Amino acid sequence: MYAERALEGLDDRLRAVRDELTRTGSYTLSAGELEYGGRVAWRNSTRCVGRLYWEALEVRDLRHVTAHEEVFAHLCAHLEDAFHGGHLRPLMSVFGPGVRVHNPQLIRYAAYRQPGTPGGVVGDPANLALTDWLRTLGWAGGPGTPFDVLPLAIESAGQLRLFTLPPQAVQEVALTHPDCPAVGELGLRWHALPVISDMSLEVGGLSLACAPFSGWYVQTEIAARNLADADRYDQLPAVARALGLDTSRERTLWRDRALVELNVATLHSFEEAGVKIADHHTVTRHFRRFEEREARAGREVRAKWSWLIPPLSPATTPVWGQRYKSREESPNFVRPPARWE
Ligand code: NRG
Repeated sequence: MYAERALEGLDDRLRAVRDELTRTGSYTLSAGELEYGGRVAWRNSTRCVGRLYWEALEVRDLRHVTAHEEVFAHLCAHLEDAFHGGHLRPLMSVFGPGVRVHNPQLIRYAAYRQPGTPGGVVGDPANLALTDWLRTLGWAGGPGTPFDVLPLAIESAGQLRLFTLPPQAVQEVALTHPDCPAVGELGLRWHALPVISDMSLEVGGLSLACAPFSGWYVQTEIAARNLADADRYDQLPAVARALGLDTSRERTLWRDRALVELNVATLHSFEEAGVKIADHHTVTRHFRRFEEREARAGREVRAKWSWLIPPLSPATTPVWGQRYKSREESPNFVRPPARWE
């Protein structure tokens, strides 16, 4: 941080850190160090294609917050402030020691086993184990729609408690298609904010276990994976039927055509709702610009190519022909094993 920002006083700061380490076995990051550490952790995230805006990340220093209710109130504030009326702002909230959110994201949809339905599951099959675990903790279950929002499992001082998010914290967009009303009638929707809540922030040799962060979606995350994957919502056959496509043979490419139209519907719906979302062409172009800026700053960009390329038309994007070194650097985010696995 001192080198990159040409700050004075590095020797004094290092001496103070060493003193604190000798006296207490640990040390405390300054608010400025935490903020910069959070931003560089994003900059170093090899799986993230959206890193151009790393310097714009707002980092909330909530290290004094450890009580369940207070943590929950700040998580709700995170959801509302990051949503910002649809003009999503990149935000990270860093909580105090002993706090952990067990949900992988603040907003996740439940999965209910329901024999007889296609796939045997209503909801998001990715969250089956999480839903089961929340039920063992006392969650009674939701109304049973495919998009029931799960409660948050917040741990503090070794104690786990469940909290239900209020509706104003959970902004969602119902999907419609610009010229095929039948796609809108499928009742598909997704939440506006991806808030990753199960990774710890590693900065300066310290690990902050609860540091949920959010930016905004690329439409492919929703339309080419969450709603399309056969082991997620598996909606391509339904979308193809809504579009009136011939699904009797693979070579009509009905899957590909349904996939493109579901992506069109997602971008269209978010735009109509006034909710910020990226498309895979723009975000990959921005990634190349991030690479140029990093090169100018004398830094090498590390990346996992298989995560950067979009799951739709990857070869049309400017990251397709690139190769990257993928070794991880610190600061960064690390995912501890899930409690229910
Ligand atoms: N694919 C996941 C979300 C991963 C993080 N994506 C972001 N992060 N855009 C999904 O829910 O589909 N972010 O901080 O903006």
